[in-house]
Amino acid sequence: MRTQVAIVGSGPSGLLLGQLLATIGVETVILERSSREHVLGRVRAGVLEQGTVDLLSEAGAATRLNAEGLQHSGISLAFDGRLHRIDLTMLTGGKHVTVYGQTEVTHDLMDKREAAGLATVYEAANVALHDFDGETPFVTYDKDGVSHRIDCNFIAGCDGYHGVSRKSVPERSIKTFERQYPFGWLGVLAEVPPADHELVYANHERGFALCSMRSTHRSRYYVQCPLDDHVEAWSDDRFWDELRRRLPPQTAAAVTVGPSFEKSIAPLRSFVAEPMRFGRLFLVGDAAHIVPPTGAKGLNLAASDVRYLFAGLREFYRDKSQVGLDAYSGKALARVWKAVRFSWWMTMMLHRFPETGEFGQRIQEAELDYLVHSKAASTALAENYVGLPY
Ligand code: RFL
Ligand code: PHB
Repeated sequence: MRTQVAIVGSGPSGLLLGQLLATIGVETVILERSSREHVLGRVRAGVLEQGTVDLLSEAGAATRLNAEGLQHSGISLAFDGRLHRIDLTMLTGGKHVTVYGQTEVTHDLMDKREAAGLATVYEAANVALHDFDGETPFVTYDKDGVSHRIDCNFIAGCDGYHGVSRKSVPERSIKTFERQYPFGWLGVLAEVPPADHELVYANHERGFALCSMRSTHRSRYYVQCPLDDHVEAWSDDRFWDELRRRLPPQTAAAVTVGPSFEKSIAPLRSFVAEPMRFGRLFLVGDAAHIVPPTGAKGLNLAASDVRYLFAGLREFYRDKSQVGLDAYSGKALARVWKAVRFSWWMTMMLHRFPETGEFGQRIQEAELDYLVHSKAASTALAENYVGLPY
């Protein structure tokens, strides 16, 4: 089989790239290790920058997002027993973020791809990348016990942190940077109205907590937990009690409790691989970088990589120019590192770090107090949160 761009992974980056390429008539095949249901069962990000929304519109996949997404013009930081609102819209000259789940983004992109009759192979086993440092790359995989080969012009490695693409690059050609944080996030999804109409990020001596949502009737909550913790140790009652203890009294009182229908623990890590291009292989999204979720940047960074790569591929196919593709890694990494810094800073400011003790806690309180009383500091948070320019 032949295609123009072989895409490994049908997460948001692979699907979005495939849909954008379809708008300019470039053929793609997506190879996905898991089943469609498994991909759609993962609960992940929830906050979209305007640039991500615009790109989904360009891909023709924003109809439901425009109808159902919630526009938020602020967030609150909770510390010292009360809420301190950061007015994102006022501080950024009119910008906002959109709350719409990654599961829904993925669903919309999959529906669009299927409606257009574009090829996705789910449950593709043993995907392997070949000859991407030469002129004629190809990808092999097994499906139902039969081996297949796809010849292509380019390979887009959109297969996440644990995927095969980054691991296919010889170690001497890649440099990685990593920081692991000494805690995780326990997340819960429940069919109850959110405690606040906007997101609340709480710094508390018992640990960080976040009140988020998927809609006006579905809430997403997180609490910081030890890395070796297990979901089985967290009954719903224990979760709701712990969450409310970490929130200011009036927010805690507004939490509606109910049965959770998803509960999971995610470790927090910062990770970057450089460069993001190896000959005819391009790494995109989580395959190249991971950020802790505190800044809500993971999915948005995946989208900005796609934007740069799409621009490069469009130049290649339309104008027969390699200039955009040559610029991909440098441009993407410049934006990635700024989001890595922002996510690291939000994480350091809002979580309880066992090793820093009471001194660390006081420093965080001083930083938060400065942040909410200084227009310059609030503006810096706001412009990063709504998304830096491309
Ligand atoms: P994805 O979504 O991980 O998709 C990669 C896809 O590749 C497939 N795959 C393979 N396919 C074929 N062959 C192989 N060998 C393969 N190996 C893997 C996988 O099955 C999968 O379908 O990467 P992508 O598209 O780059 O998208 C990135 C985002 O998913 C990610 O940045 C965010 O979800 C990060 N993230 C969060 N971001 C936020 O902004 N807010 C959050 O609250 C948030 N929570 C999370 C998260 C990531 C998590 N992960 C990765 C464990 C919570 C979790 C648990
Ligand atoms: C979420 O709704 O899952 C969410 C929102 C904001 C974050 C992280 C996660 O910073």
